[in-house]
Amino acid sequence: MTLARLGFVRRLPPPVLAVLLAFAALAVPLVAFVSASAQTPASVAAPAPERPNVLLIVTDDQRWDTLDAMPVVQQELMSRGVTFSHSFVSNPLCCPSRASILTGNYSHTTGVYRQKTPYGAFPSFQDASTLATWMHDAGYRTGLFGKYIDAYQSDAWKGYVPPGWDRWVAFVHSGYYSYGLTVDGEVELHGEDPSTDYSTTVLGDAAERFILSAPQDQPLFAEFAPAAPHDPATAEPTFDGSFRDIAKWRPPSYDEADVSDKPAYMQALPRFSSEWMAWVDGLRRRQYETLQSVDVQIGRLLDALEETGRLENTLIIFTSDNGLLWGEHRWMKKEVPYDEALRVPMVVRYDPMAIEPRTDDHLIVNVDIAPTIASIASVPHPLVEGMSMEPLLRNADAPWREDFLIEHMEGSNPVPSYCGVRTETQKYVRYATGERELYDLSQDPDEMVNLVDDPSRSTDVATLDARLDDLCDPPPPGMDEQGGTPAAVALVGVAGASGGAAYLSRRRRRSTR
Ligand SMILES: [Ca+2]
Ligand SMILES: [Ca+2]
Repeated sequence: MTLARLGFVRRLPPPVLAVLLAFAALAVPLVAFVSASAQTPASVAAPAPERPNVLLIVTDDQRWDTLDAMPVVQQELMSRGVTFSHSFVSNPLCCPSRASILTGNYSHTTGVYRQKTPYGAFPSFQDASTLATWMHDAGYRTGLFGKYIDAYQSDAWKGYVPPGWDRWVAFVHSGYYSYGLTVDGEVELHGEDPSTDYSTTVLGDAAERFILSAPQDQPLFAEFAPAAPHDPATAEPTFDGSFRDIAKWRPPSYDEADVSDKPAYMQALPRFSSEWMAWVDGLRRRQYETLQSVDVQIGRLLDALEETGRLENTLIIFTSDNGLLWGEHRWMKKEVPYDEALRVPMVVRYDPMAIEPRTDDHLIVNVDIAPTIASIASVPHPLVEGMSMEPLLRNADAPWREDFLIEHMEGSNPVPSYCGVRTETQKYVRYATGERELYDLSQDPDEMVNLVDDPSRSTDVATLDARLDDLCDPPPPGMDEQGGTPAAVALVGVAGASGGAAYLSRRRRRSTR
């Protein structure tokens, strides 16, 4: 059942709704059952396949529109799988996004809203049940190579290795040179020798060894999470300067001239100086250069999978933890609710499914990654808010979501807490300050004109407001309670197993606080 149909259900008269509510109440155990059984591969005629291996690649601050500069990703992943052109993170910042990637849940459920405590960073992250523990408990050999969750540093020095990981090669603090890695709990310090210390290569080495040495009779789950292309984007010497001739990035929203339609924190931003322009141009160039090293390492990992006879039975997902603005709207970071911060690459290759290589424009969210992996690997997991992409991979016309929640809690940058909803054609955002934004993405993909006060959009605003009441629940700490309605519980429950159950459990948790 699609959300559009749910929109229809939502307008039903109260007696009909009451029946639906009763059905939903009864249906909760059924919903849980369906979700668990949905992990069984649909095919019954074929012999039981070997359990798939899983390679999850998560880059850091990579925009969705940068894959054309990664030949291995293009030839080995995009040409053999599905490229989801409209993939997003629900909270555009490293730490909350990585928590959502590992759990399949939004920030309002993980409790990780930002990169500092409270409500953020490693101390807020409940790591007892994650993709790693699910896979490990199901017999997978698991390994993480790279970035984990911000503020893991102090626990890294104490030798802490989160549950579920057999091999743990994680940044104490992410960097290209002069960084620490905790290797199964022992800290290993790296200096500045390009031949032995460049972190993307060091992590590629470790991940390659993990693949080559894994017992042949055991499926593996590896997460490769290099520092690239995050600022300062220090290129490996081989690629240093390789993008020096790239054309400057000057979309219509670059250094946006008129921000009077935008919230006060955006209006407070100065126009760019030539120094700032040069800085962003330089960062962008170096980001492309650091991605060359990532691309090389991905090639090595695919070779290792092939050498060990695993490649043809490996699910490979390539994505990033958030996007980045390259000067759009006078901004050069993330956290804001504009598409450049929210959109990320998402490529899925899984040969046993015999997928016709294609680009798919359905709305994918980072909370979908964990349930997708668990579903394809037939690994049991708790109910989560994300949706497995498996139906979409099998059938481009499978029913799918038509909108999703964006959430942010004010942290180190002066971006007020907000909740937003993005549909295929619109984006609506409500800030803790009471300010609001509405963009018609079909007419204004650069998000230049905030239409929230346009009288001709009042019906859209009312519809999106109601939808956001449902989605933004609970709102980020510090924002006023928006409240949900019982109808919302029924609707989510009927529609999507995971979303509904997680919603209900959240309700229960809130009521027991
Ligand atoms: Ca990031
Ligand atoms: Ca404007």
